[in-house]
Amino acid sequence: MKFKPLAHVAGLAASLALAATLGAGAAHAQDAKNRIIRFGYGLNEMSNQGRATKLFAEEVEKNSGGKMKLRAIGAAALGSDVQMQQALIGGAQEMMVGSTATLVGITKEMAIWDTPFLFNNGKEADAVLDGPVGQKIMDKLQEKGLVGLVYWENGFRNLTNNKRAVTKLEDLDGIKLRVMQNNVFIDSFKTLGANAVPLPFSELFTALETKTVDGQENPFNTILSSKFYEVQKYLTVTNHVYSPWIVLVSKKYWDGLSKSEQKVLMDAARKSRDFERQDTRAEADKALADLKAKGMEINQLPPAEANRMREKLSTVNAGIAANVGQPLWDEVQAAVKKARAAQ
Ligand code: TK8
Repeated sequence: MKFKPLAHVAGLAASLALAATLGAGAAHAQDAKNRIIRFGYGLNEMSNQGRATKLFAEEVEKNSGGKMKLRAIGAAALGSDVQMQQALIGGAQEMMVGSTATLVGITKEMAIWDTPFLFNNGKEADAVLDGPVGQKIMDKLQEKGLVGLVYWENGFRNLTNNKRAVTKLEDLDGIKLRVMQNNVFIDSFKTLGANAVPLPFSELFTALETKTVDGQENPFNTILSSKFYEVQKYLTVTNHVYSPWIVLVSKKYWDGLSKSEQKVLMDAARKSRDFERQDTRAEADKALADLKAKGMEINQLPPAEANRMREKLSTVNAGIAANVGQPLWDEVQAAVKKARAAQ
């Protein structure tokens, strides 16, 4: 008992020392254990997803003084988004990054991000996703065994196909279009007249190559990094929806980490988010010219046609609101309005 005050002083000194280190910005997790973190993603190493994963890995290693190491595995080698989510929930894999859209089977509120034409630009998306309602939706994953750290930008989605140049709504008629495994996407494209076929991303290139489907929709970056231009002739700039990615940790794994190990991951995730958005936007700005140079025929969807699309899709919006609940829908709409006014 008589050592207690001494131990207390020692403890205090240690925490002061830690505070000093943290204050100096070194952020080394003194108590980090040697850990290997399997981090899966769907695109290839040369993509925006691959580049940001690399930065995340470097940050984790640096912030943990080399104790925590990422084993980053791209190109869906650990499975599709949906398969990886299940592996995280079960504890067979530690981390991943993937589309929020493929999470709707687990957390239905994620469907809010699939609302067509929800955001006008990246700034609005950042404000809403990083704000209170974005956090609230992310936190809903926890009761399902997943911890969301940050949202990355997948980006505004655009349409490619091999059948014909799409410059008006009717051009979509009967086009076999791969969509993500998500009801809002299936409904949206059915409503627009296409034949929507849900497929995991990992099967998409082959499906396009073998003409199992005629087309797909993804941001410019992905059309470029996944070489879809090799198997797709026409690209229409539709910007029909903004797609976030989300960095996830297995909750089973997260709960076994110390507070400072969790901080290592969280700090690295924030850095990776800021880097990823910048990198993605810079790449997207010049991707169209690159895709043209690769031989794609590019069309802009005329504003009048975009409006017709928007009108048709309003029925889909009503469905999303009913599904996620009107209060949450309203909260997101209010956050968008606020972000828009702040620009
Ligand atoms: C990558 C996917 C991809 C998404 C899709 O795993 O499936 O079309 O846009 O980014 O999450």
